[in-house]
Amino acid sequence: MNAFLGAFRFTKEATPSAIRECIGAHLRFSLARVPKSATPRDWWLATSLMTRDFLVERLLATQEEHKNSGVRRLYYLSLEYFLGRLLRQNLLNLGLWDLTGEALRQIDIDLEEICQEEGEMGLGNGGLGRLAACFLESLATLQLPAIGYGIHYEFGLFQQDFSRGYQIERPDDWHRFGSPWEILHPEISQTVHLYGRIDHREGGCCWTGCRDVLGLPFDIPVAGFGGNTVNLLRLWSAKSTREFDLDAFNRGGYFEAVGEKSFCESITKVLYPNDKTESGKELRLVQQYFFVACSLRDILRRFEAEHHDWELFPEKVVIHLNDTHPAIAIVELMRILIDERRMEWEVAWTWVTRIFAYTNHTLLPEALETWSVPLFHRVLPRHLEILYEINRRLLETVPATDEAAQARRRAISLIEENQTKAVRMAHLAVVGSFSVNGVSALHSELLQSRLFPDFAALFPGKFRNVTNGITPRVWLLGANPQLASLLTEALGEAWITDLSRLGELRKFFDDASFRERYAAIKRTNKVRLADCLREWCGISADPDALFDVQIKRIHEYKRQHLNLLHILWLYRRILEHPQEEFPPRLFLFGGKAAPGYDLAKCIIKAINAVASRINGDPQAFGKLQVAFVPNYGVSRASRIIPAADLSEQISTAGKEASGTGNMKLALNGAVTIGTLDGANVEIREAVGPENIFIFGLTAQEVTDRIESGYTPWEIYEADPEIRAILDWIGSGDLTPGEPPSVLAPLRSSLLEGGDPFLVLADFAAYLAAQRQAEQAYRDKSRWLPMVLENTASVGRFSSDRSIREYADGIWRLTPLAP
Ligand code: 26Q
Repeated sequence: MNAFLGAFRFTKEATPSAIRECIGAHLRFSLARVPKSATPRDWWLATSLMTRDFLVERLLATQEEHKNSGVRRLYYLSLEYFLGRLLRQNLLNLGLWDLTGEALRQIDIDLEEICQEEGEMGLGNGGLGRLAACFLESLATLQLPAIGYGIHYEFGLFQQDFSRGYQIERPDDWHRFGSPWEILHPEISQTVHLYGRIDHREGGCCWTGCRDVLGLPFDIPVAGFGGNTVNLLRLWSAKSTREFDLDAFNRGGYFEAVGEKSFCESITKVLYPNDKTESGKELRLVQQYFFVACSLRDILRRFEAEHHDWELFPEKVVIHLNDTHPAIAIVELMRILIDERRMEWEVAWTWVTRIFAYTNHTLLPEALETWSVPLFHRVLPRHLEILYEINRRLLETVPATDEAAQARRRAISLIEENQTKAVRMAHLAVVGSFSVNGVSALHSELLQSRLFPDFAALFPGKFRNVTNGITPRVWLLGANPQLASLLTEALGEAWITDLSRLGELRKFFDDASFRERYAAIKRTNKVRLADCLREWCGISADPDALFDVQIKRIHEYKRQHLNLLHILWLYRRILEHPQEEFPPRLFLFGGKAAPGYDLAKCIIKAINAVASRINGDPQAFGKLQVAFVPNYGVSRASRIIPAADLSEQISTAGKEASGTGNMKLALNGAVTIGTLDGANVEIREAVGPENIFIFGLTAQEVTDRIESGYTPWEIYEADPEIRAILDWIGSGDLTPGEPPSVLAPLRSSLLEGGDPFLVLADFAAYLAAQRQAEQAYRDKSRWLPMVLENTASVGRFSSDRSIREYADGIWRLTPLAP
């Protein structure tokens, strides 16, 4: 064994020269390279391996402590973890960033530069996956005993390119050369069963003829800030079991065996995009069950290694469901308890409903997961039986006495009775959990009043709110180091783990030098982003322009097209009044469209078409620029957010569960323009109505407007400006050299399509709010105080606060220092 591995157990023993030696040793012995010919990527890998040594040391200590003290643990189940790059974050959290920078500088290597060599771990779609990553980081920082479980996808979310303005998807082959952050543990593999049939015999049932799949765990250490606690993220990769291969080989021959192997290995091949056309796909159900079954077996194995009293299980284990994606765990645990552990149904159900807690992340009916009963039956025959029994007992609590009771039974049933019956995963999650929460105050309220009113009546006390949060270690310390230094100079380091301390910044608001330094940092960040934009989009941006930023998945409810209508409105103003003074403005977009979501892709094409028209028009020069950053993800977010002036949070009220980009942007000194949706409501409360631009219909007004028969045509007829803009989009003029109908679907979704997200209804109010923002930005003596107030006021949106609320109010966890 190499002596250098784990050479220093404690950060305090680390010196630049010790770090340099460790990196050098990894370069030589792990990578078989010598400094003379090492590439930047080699240095990144060697530095990551050095960092990993530290992580592993703390990981072992943390796990040992948790094991010995027989602590109650949280198991967080999520199909997505959007981790991004890890070297910078791990070094910062371990307290090794400066030392490592110094160590590498001594050999003429730039740490910042080699960090850019790392590929993203893009194992998530967007907000839900990034939330899981922030939560793991906060759990470790708060020294809470927790293990995350997920899937080791071979391909993460697709890579996005543009070709003639259209989105092109390429596979995200992040794992091609492996990853320094993961540790494979074949000795704790798990086997799970799928398909087959159920034989009922006296005294029990037997699941036979199934296909077996092996789950291989990849462990990723998750360091808390300060480096004391290092928790575990365990990601399962599917392999064929050797036994089955042999079996098949003996029975039928080579091709059957190879076919089985390729089926097994397809299970964890790719992360599904949140795409309507991909919903209900068999492989997605197999994926969900595979990872849930591996995780539960692992949880049971660990419990039995740590405890001898089986009765303690529901006291020592709490399992959190990140949306309904892992909700099949409820049925799987029931199956294990009654079929394998031979427990009585009632006792098993009491245990299950003491163990699970569920977070809902969407109210959109089309985004709620359902599985067709025949499909479910084929893949998980025993689970369907158990699910029907759960449902039978649930419906028993609502006797069908009259019409109203009948309707209530239909409303709560786990089975949707359409042409083809479907399993409602959200209902399963609600019924099988002791806690159900939404992710912002408004969302949690609507969850009870609109989505689950019957359950809210049936299980009073089960529903609650935990507003989302973001980790300041990633989104301020890591992403905006200059602002972080200024804050530390002013307040000391306490803000890093207690973000509410940012409120104390107010005493510096009158300090001219503090204000100037804050403003200078924003300006530097804008220059830095302008450099990136040259590389990403080939534009040269003016750092003095207002940076107006909308970065998030592309979806009609998020209304990137409302933003686009405003851009066209401005462009028309420039063309019609060329002499008018115009405050320069850069509109930035970033975000991916689901591959099968045609209208979202049309919105991307429209934005790119408008961008290329405006950016190439001399009349708009120095006034207006538009850029769509391709392949938006965690890394690009970290560059864009610190440079933003205006944060676009303009979803149709009642549709965005929370949003977390809104928090990241406000923290980094961007002012929000937004609707009263998701966490915007609470951001307004925090920063004060004078420091945010709120516009548009409220959630209640949206419903009322739709119920009273909303007709976008009336707005189109009455407003010549809107008419001109929509007709322009539909005319083909913006896409020269292409068929004139290219952007027609966008126009027609807002007219013939009925404008389901009320873009036209909110347009006038949005325009007015934009004019206010423009006025405010022109007046630096007005804008800067708004910006400062935003940074100082959003401390409560730290994921530490969210995690404390979960730990105290739901999980009942206590911190434990290794
Ligand atoms: C479902 C079925 C099949 C394939 C994919 C999916 C799928 C995958 C991902 C459905 C939804 C998602 C992701 C949802 C998501 O990111 N929701 C966001 O969660 C954030 C964290 O709570 C909120 O801030 C956002 O408001 C919410 O949109």
